[in-house]
Amino acid sequence: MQQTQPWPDQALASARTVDERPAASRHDNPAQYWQEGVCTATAHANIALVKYWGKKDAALRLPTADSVSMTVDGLYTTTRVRILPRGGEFSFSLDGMEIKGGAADRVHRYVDRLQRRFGLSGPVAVESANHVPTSAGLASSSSAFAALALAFAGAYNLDVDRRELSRMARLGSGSACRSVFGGFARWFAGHDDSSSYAVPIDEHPDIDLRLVVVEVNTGPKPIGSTEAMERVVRTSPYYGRWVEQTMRDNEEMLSAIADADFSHIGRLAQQNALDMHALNLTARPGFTYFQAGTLKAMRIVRDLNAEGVECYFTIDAGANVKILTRTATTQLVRARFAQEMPQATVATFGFGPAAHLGGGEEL
Ligand code: 2P0
Repeated sequence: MQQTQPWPDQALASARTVDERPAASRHDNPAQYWQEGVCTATAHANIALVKYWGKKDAALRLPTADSVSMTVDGLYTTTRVRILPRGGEFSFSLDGMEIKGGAADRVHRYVDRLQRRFGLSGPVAVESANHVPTSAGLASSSSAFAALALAFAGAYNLDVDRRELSRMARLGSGSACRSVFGGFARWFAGHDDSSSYAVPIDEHPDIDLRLVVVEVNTGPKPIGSTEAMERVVRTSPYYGRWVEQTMRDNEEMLSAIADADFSHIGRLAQQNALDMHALNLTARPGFTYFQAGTLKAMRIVRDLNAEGVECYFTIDAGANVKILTRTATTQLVRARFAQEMPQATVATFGFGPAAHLGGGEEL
């Protein structure tokens, strides 16, 4: 069942700047909430070009520095929130499977938190589907919590704008606050709950940029990103330098994006990723997400560069490598990876849209 209450979907999907317009009007008849309180929303994952790597407030998920990301088209989550009648029980399903514990507990705590924030209570059912072109290794908490925040706001017909929505998503997972927006987004670190949110930089970028994702993988991560960040902030003697440098990188990235300068964007994204991963080695104890396949993928990028093929890599909290290329060289890059790393799964992405209502025909 689709949400039929008028939510200004177009405003959400196409607004180019953060605005203060209400994203929804309050429901006229609260007594009927549970019958009509159903909303399905879709959000796309984002990949940071200037990374978020550390919090100054864990409970509020306030980062130590700003970050800049690219929302991608082929990787998204659709989530339906259904307000249940009193006496119902919270439930969470993912890709059609009822989930208990683990991820379900995290979703439950998050829904409770949003309910407290808006003075709401009562049971809800959450159903999600992840759309990933390859394996689950690419599933992202950024799309998951952005979709959930929007579906929650829609189900309760909350009077929130996109800035507020970004703050709500941030409480689920930091990077999710950027997935409220399409194209390029910037997350302002801020200093408290109300000042930490993402804004769109350019939701419909006219830049020839493709992202080739190489899943080199395998095996579990040595450490989850939340814990990794916490350790790095607490123990790396170089942490302060990272914050200073990444704040400079944010400014530089904005100007590279404003200039639609692919080379500048790529070079800077690659160096910022290297800085983040270098920092991990300096934690006590040090760690790395790099695996043999990660290093091989980085070497292939450098070989391509030496042959005159311009491309750059970025790497997140895992072994996979994401390569920034231009459209004309995408096939060449893919072919090289197919040849040198035939076991790796490769997917190509472009810019994705803002979080929006709808989707989920399969739910
Ligand atoms: C980012 N990453 O900016 C960075 C770069 C991974 C590397 O945000 O603890 O799942 O839930 O706020 O957002 C991954 O961490 O962490 C991440 P929490 P999140 O995209």
